[in-house]
Amino acid sequence: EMPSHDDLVLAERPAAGVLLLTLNRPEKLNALSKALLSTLRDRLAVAEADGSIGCVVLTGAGRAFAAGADIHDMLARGLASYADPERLASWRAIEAFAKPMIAAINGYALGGGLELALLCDILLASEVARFATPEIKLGSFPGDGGTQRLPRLVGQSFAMQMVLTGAMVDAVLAERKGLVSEVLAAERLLPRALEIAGDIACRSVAITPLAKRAVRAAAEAPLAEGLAIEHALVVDSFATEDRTEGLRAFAEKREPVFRGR
Ligand code: CO8
Repeated sequence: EMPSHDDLVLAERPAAGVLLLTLNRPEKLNALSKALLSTLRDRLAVAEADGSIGCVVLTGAGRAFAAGADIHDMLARGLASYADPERLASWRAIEAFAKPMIAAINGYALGGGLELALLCDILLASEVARFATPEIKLGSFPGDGGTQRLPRLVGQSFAMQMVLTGAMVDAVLAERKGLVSEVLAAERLLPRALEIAGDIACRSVAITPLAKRAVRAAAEAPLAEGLAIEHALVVDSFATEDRTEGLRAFAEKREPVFRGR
């Protein structure tokens, strides 16, 4: 039988246009089991298809955002755990989520937990958040994107230091290195994340995914190719009604009414 894992990722609609997803395996510090990842993937697929959702906020229940890949599963299944096609497909689907996604990093973001945060578009940290790639202490190293995304964000020297030592990085240092954009008091983290999400969700849901893709290209493509991608996406945006509405509303000195197409 197919057990339901819905409670592994809680879904709420705290504000118009905003979906709040909470990784909910707190007794295991939200370690990213295959079931948790596939539940997250399913939640995002629903969010992607739902035109009333403009932005997702991802956070963790309890002390952790996520403490990494499931070490017990890796111990039990070895390479089959890491290379599990379903697990990898979940990662790829989360990576390909088209709408803006904010990570509200409430506690530990370690190993795969940090790699999951790196798939989000805006990273906010509670002042109690802690970041690390501790895999080296387990005789391993990041395998879900960390060795590629970290140096692009924080530079090679600091990324090497993290990957080769596994040392904990606190929220203030994470902000200084450009890993997160804001550090907030613990009780301000979610309100601030929801505020930013609301600001994003009230724009055109046809346009924000194009903007996300364009900015992402900066990390994924050489400059000339990134500029071509940006240009093509802006050209695409001219085909939307929302683009016309936005310009017209400005000229008519009124608020635009975006329809998401
Ligand atoms: N996987 C599975 N269970 C975990 C994990 C994890 N990553 N992290 C914590 N847990 C579990 C603990 O086993 C414990 O469960 P139980 O109560 O049943 O024993 C529970 O969560 C609470 O954890 P602790 O008791 O350890 O809590 P502490 O406050 O004492 O310590 C720490 C908190 C420091 C965060 C500690 O839990 C820790 O070091 N966790 C592991 C962090 C880590 O190493 N993460 C990286 C994992 S590897 C990875 O993410 C990517 C691998 C990709 C490449 C792999 C190639 C093979």
